Amino acid sequence: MTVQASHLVSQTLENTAPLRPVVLSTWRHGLAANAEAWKILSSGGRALDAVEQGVRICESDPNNLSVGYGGLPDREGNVTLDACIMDETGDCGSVAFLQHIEHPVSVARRVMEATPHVMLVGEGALKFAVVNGFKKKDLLTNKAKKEWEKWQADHPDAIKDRQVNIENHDTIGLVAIDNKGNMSGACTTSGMAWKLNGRVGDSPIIGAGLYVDNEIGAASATGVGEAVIRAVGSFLVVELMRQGHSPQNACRLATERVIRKNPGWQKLQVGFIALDKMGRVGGYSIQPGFDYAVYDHAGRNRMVQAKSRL
Ligand code: SD4
Repeated sequence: MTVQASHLVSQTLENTAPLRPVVLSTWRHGLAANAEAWKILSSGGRALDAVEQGVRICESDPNNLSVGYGGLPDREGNVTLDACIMDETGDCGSVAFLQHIEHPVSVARRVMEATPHVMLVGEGALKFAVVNGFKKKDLLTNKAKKEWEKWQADHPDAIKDRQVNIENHDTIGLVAIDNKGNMSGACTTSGMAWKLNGRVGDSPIIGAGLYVDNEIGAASATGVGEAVIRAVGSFLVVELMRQGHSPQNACRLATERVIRKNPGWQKLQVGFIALDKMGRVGGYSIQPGFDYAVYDHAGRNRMVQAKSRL
């Protein structure tokens, strides 16, 4: 079932007791991720475990062309993954431009828990993953390869011209609050399809693709990463909630900031989701068509159509 954002928000605003647990994630693939996260939260588990296990479902799904295994490659045919995770203490881990590993979110968690660093990239991230027991795997499925070949045929001069597309991007960002009131988030993607080799988007960048502040709330972004990075989008959403804005209004105001910082915004899609400490949710995007999945405290997992600027 899809419901209107305004309905959900007015419903939750009337409630003053914290609503939890709650899981919130981007796009329709979020329903399955939420359901996995809910298994952990409904048995009293920690939000950090829930967000990791939730997004792993999308990372393993070969039919999901924008996350993990089966993700669409860069223009040279390489599947390169970006992911991050952040917990209730403000600790965080991230990997970018990682190849051959099905679950970048779990590598990000390992970076957070087993190193003094926040972010590992490329070959170094892969080496770290393998040393830590992650198995290498060919992530380019036949389906994704066929799409890539079709794109090449349609864009014969793309590599030479360094044309950059903005299509095909459906990252999963997932944020949650557990029974104890602790919040965490995870974000994972194969990034923009047909990107230049070496390109990193917003998704693994703490503050851009994801931000969690356990005193206030959590947010995640989807869409054209370059535009999100310029506005440090997810951090901005959380800071707007700190100033007293509802999650819905914070997402709208952050989208307006993205618009102000990106002159070509009419052609971009950027969307935000947000969850606050009270368990209230919100979402907003530039273009119509963005939806998000909410597993609410009452145990309903459903899609919400985000309001949009255009
Ligand atoms: C990126 N933000 O790599 C990601 C793509 C995305 O929904 O979100 N898609 O720019």
